[in-house]
Amino acid sequence: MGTIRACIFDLDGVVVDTAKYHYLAWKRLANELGFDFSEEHNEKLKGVSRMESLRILLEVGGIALSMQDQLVLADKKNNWYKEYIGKMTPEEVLPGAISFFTELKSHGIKLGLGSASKNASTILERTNLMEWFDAIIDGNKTQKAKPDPEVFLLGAKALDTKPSECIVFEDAEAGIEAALNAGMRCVGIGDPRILGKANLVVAGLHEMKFEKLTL
Ligand code: B16
Ligand code: MG
Repeated sequence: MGTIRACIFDLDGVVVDTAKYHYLAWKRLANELGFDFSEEHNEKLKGVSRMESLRILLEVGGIALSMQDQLVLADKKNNWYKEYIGKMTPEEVLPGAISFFTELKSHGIKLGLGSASKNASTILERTNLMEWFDAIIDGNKTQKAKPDPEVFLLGAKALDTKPSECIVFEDAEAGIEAALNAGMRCVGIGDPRILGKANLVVAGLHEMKFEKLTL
């Protein structure tokens, strides 16, 4: 095992469960367009960018639209989503996150956020998580979506660490690929059958201990 100097966390699905708010907003949009959007369909949107999510949703509904109309719909969905996350509270931080962050900090490990979301700041503020992170890379700072390694490479740079000294925590397959593409080790959060490429898979941060980072 090499030295660990930083841990970079994905947001949705790792630190908070914002997927349920994305789902409410996407479902509302689908219903308005005249079709249903199941929770199973929503699984495909996890870790995927806003415009790619809309593309998948329109495919489910069998609807073809101009880019201009797509931008209007993405904006509409985002306004609903912002209403939901605007009411989030610190109680919505997923179990084990704060105690793991505390343990990492006590070992001098830097913490970074690597999320595809353009709404990451609002979520971090609402849940009182902002102060934990030494660097925040979100969808406003990146050009390329996961599995491109950009988000995590920018994180390593902002934390002044080498990729080989970073461990990424991710719940999406594309995110795990992004971490590996960045030359980082990766802990998958979720189902080992889906996240098999990760160096270690756990059900949630509540299962994490510093000693487990011997990847
Ligand atoms: P926004 P993560 C991702 O967050 C979500 O998992 C994904 O469902 C969403 O479409 C994406 O952020 C973009 O979010 O519309 O707020 O910019 O898992 O990368 O933290
Ligand atoms: Mg995620």
